[in-house]
Amino acid sequence: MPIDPTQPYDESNIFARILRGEIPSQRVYEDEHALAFHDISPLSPTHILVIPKGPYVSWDDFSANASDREIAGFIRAVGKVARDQGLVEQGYRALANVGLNSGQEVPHLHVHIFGGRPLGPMLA
Ligand code: IU
Repeated sequence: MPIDPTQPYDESNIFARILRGEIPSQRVYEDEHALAFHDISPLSPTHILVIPKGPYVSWDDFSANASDREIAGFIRAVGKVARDQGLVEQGYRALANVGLNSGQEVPHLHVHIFGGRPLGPMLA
């Protein structure tokens, strides 16, 4: 079920629980601002999710309400993860679903990093 992007942040969402270490994940990177882990149902040879540590429902919430420091730290982390995974030379896609029309399922901002094969045209 896609989430309602206008809902308040739900501390019990699955990515909040991953951040708190209550649920295991295959972590590939962590710093002050972000955690990155392998998507449980990968859609490409490399499919990693990068999430901010703060309680933001979506890209909309994050871009409107996070501090400049959080935003800069998170964006740097997304780029670093892709670089560390060796994706830059072949190219990759970074994507965030936001709300109902996108089918966003987890109400904690996550940027998907897809890579490892030709990704084809954008479908939207
Ligand atoms: P979406 O942008 O909200 O549609 O993406 C949610 C992603 O979270 C999706 O690719 C799931 O496979 C992934 N995921 C996960 O990695 N671990 C989980 O426990 C759950 C979803 I639930």
